[in-house]
Amino acid sequence: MERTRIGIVGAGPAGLMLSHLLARAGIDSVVLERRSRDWIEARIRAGLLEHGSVDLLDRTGLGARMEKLALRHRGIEISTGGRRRHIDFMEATGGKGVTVYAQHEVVKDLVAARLEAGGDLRFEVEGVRLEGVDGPEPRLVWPGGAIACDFIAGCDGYHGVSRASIPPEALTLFHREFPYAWLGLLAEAPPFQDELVYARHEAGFALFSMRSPELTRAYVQCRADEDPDKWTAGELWDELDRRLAVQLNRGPLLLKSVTPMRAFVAEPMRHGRLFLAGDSAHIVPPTGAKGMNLAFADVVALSRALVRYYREGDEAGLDAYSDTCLARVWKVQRFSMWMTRLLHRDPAHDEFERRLGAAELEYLLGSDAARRALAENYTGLPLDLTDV
Ligand code: RFL
Ligand code: PHB
Repeated sequence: MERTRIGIVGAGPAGLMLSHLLARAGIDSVVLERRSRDWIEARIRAGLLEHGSVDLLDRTGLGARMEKLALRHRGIEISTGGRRRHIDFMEATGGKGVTVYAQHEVVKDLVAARLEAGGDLRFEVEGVRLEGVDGPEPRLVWPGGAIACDFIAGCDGYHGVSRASIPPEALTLFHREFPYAWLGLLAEAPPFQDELVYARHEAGFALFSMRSPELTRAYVQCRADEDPDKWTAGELWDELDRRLAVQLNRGPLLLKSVTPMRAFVAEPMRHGRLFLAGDSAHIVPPTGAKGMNLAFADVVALSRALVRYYREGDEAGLDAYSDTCLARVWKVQRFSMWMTRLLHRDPAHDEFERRLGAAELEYLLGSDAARRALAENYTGLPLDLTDV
């Protein structure tokens, strides 16, 4: 049977970054990915990087394309009552702004770096199963092969097999459902301005974002069971303009889809020799733009713990992994839930709740302290990269 030290399931941001960090420390791994390379490099997902994620990419030799292609903003705008107000994160945090760099570009950079370094990434591997994670020699097994590992990292997202291989009685799952979702578009239209605009509107949330100087990305709050085909492109652009109180540049749609809203945490993030990282362990609602950033924070902690284990024979980092990650996960979950509730219209709310929500937003827009708290969380809680 083949052998590796760390078997990684999933080549998303979590799995790829983990194998990159381990390789830099001389620890070999094999990444098994269900989809093709083309598929993972084209999948449109996240757009925003926290300050710590930008540093991580820079420090580990992945910053070259990002430095060229990323868009950097001072802050964001919030639209309410037909007026847009600017929040300057640079000023509020003493120099941390907003970086727009698409997740699929990060994935391309990671795949290229791993392949150039001779990394073992295997695409289109269907039917992976995890065996023996309770024992000393866990294995990844699939119809075409098997690999014995020291440890397995489950980086296969919310719908993956890793979390599902843990006995249900060994996990506690925390869920929140939302009575709404996002209808999103990606369009060949130059962003109408540099900064993102978030709207709280009586018809519901809206967000103007972008992927590049040629591509606009935008979302409106819709019903959880919304059929995207019921919306013509014209209706969607009109609704965005109305809620955001702007006039977006319009262009051909490349994508129109519904993004479900979910909040989810699995505890603990370790079972025997299996470690969960990224979306396989937790999902935050997308409003705070945190999911990929949280996946990076997990694998920084996991690679640090593994390096300590291999260099010093010390398992303390591995034993602390779940608690270390969950401390950050719950803070980020709190922020993402807060931002979601602040900006969305909850159909179950009465006028009392709505007035409270409007007052909270007015307080935020008028208070230096509240704006600083938003800026600190949005640009990213501190990420320790000293030994990376
Ligand atoms: P991923 O990216 O889901 O990758 C998991 C990989 O595992 C593979 N896989 C398997 N491979 C082998 N065997 C199996 N059985 C497998 N099952 C699955 C999958 O094919 C896939 O390649 O998880 P990862 O690495 O944890 O990364 C998480 C991020 O993708 C996610 O949190 C973000 O996209 C969330 N998110 C955002 N995060 C940010 O940090 N900033 C943002 O601006 C941001 N915006 C967003 C978002 C997510 C969104 N959607 C679509 C949910 C905006 C949206 C609309
Ligand atoms: C995005 O560009 O997809 C995006 C930006 C900001 C968010 C969420 C998503 O808060």
